[in-house]
Amino acid sequence: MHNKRRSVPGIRHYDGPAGGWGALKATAIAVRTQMDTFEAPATLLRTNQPDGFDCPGCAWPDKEHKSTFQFCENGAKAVTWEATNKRVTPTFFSENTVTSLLAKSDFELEGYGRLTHPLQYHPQSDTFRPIAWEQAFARIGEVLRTLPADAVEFYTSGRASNEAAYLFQLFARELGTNNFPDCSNMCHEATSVGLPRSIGIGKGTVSLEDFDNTELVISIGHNPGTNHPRMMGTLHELARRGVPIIVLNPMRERALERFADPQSVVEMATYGSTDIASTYFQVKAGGDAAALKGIAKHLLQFETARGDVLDREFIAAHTQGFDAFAADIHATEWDAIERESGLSRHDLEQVARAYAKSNATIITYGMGITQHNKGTSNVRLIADLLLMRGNIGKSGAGICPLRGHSNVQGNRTVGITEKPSAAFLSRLEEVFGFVPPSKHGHDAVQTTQAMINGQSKALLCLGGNFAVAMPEHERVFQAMRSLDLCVHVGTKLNRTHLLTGKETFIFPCLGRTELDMQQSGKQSITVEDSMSMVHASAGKLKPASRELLSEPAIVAGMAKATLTNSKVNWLELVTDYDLIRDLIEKTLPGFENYNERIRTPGGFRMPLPPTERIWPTPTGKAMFSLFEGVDENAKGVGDETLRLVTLRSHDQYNTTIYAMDDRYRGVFGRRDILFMNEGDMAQLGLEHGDRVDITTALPGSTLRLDDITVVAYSIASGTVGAYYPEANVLVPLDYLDKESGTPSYKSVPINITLRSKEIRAL
Ligand SMILES: Nc1nc2c(c(=O)[nH]1)N[C@H]1C(S)=C(S)[C@@H](COP(=O)(O)OP(=O)(O)OC[C@H]3O[C@@H](n4cnc5c(=O)[nH]c(N)nc54)[C@H](O)[C@@H]3O)O[C@H]1N2
Ligand SMILES: Nc1nc2c(c(=O)[nH]1)N[C@H]1C(S)=C(S)[C@@H](COP(=O)(O)OP(=O)(O)OC[C@H]3O[C@@H](n4cnc5c(=O)[nH]c(N)nc54)[C@H](O)[C@@H]3O)O[C@H]1N2
Ligand SMILES: [Mo]
Repeated sequence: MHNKRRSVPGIRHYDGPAGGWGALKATAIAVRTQMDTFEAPATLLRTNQPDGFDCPGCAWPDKEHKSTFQFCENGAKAVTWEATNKRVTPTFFSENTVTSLLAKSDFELEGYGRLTHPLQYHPQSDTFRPIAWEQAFARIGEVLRTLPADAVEFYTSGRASNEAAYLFQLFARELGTNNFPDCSNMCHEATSVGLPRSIGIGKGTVSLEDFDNTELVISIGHNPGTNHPRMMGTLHELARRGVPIIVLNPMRERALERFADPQSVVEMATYGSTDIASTYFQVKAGGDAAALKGIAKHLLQFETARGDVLDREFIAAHTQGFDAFAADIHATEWDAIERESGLSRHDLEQVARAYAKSNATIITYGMGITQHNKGTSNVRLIADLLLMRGNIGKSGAGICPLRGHSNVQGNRTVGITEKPSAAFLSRLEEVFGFVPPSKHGHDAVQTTQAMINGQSKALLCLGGNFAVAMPEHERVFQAMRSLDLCVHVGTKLNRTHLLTGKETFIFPCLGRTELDMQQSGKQSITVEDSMSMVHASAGKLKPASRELLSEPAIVAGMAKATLTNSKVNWLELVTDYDLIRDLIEKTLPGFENYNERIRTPGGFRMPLPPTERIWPTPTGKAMFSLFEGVDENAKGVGDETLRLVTLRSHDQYNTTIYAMDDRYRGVFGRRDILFMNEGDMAQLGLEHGDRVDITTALPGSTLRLDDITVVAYSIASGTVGAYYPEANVLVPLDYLDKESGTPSYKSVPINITLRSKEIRAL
């Protein structure tokens, strides 16, 4: 299609479909480069089997807990990444100083392989050296006992099991703090804050069976072909049944396009009307609220004309706030809606018609909704739209946030939250006999700010790559280096580990795929997926090194060495994880007969009252919200600039870069690019392949990213895209959703300047 365009190294048009042969080929390469081919097929087949381990790739559930790898190239990458033969040993660390390692790319750092020994940083030689576990724990205890509890931060990345996460929160709370920065604060916090206000619980309401019974799916701001590959099986099945799938996304995503077939799908959904361009609506970044309000406005107009579009009975019996919501929608002008969403009134009418016709609708959403200044309000608008037609608590309908890490939802359930409920704290006190702190702790951004201003002195990370995942790297990196103590539990080396404080430890742990042997025998851990199913996961592979400890064992070791006179028998809990689960059952609702129920294949579902139309809100009703205006910024901020969205390539898992390609978007061997709309390029006098510098266009900001290559792409006008984590340097730390603290990674106003003509000539 781009015949006249100059060719740009690494940029090619990708014509193939998502999945299929391309995915099989990529899976084979992942296996070959990382694993013994001998072991690989057996390992992959054990992923998400009833007696196997939970895929560390994503949080999409499996039907009867049996996955096929038909679409799951990226699940295979996640498994082989962990089960690699490569090792990063003490010899490696003695030969490479931290300074020299910091000069490596994130891709290279993780590429060295699995960590094998507990390590301590030695400033004199600028290297990490092995240390005995007990000695490391003892030293950590000594340091922590000198610090006020509120100066210690407990970070979790959502890979940790329910058991590890529960022990981690118990450690922190017995120490005396609710400082729980976690990956969820950068991810679905807007869901965790918004949904309880709307429906009384911060979780999605649908199950896989609902997808079997749905009549319409509206997919907003997520890219399942890459990030939730197992969901592609579900979408494929829907498309086969002729269920319409409507997409709101600024970028054309290959895997979604395939199902958004204008001929077969929309006609059925829209009373056979034929004048529709597509079911794929390229909303502007940050324009979802305007679009959702536009859809709601059409619905209200249909209701006036026909009287059968709203579920009046449901609204009267189950909700509050409808009149104020409707009045605001009526008052919102079409001009504003069209300007902000980048979609026409007519486009939005197509969506509204399909929605009005469907008897059971599911709305799915991801980071395109949450990582915005008004992320929480965006989430609530989605709930509003569903409530208008009674689409919550009904078969085939509901709200479906696509969670990130494979157990991020479970971490929350078992107590990883900086704002614990009074009920949970009092249960902890009853069960353990210590008084947990009630003062709210820090979330991820607040943690960083406390580190910057010197208030926080220690950071304990249960997994993840905190500093690289956060916005504004420069400040976060510097803050890490000012700490007294950094402790990292991880499987592979990453940049955060290398940002050493006064004392720094790296602890290698078992991964999901590995056999976890404790005193009572083989252990299983448990996880909760995006649809609130809790099930067991047991690794089978030989651990990457004899020195590895499990995450529960590491947490218990640190806690035991830190808390003198602890009320918890830490070491006993590690001998048999059933004992940890018994404590979870005692402290938290929904875990009745925990140990028994995880022994049935597929596990059990956590309680979700809204699925029975019970609303645990203060009023006992589902609550409509008010989204003031249509903009996500204050007037005048970033109005005239482009909006940058930072996103994942097909070959990465968050900060883990598996390879340098982004096949479905036609990018090969590089990540230093900016996806841009051709009209916007023409307006700015830019050509495909031009090299530009990017600056953040917010008052007072000096953030910049230099030498990025512009690539023409099918993306909404006004929106540009670049890869996470490289582009995090452009996101200001305080540019966030004030209600949830989620950084606005998907709507940074930026300016672009062309580098010199000489450079262009190269
Ligand atoms: N292979 C793989 N799997 C993963 C991950 C991974 O990195 N790799 N990460 C895991 C984690 S932690 C998470 S949170 C999930 C993330 O999964 P996603 O939610 O799919 O995350 P992103 O890649 O950030 O993609 C966001 C999508 O939103 C669109 N978008 C951006 N801005 C907007 C907007 O303003 N409005 C709308 N409507 N759309 C927008 C982008 O074009 C893109 O298609 O995936 C999980 N699974
Ligand atoms: N610009 C921008 N920034 C973003 C985002 C974005 O879309 N744009 N997305 C945000 C989101 S949604 C998220 S969730 C965060 C992710 O933030 P994090 O969860 O902190 O980051 P990850 O890259 O998933 O962490 C990778 C590291 O986890 C460790 N690891 C892997 N498996 C295990 C395990 O089994 N146990 C332990 N202990 N460690 C393990 C490895 O050492 C690896 O280096 O990033 C956020 N940052
Ligand atoms: Mo995430």
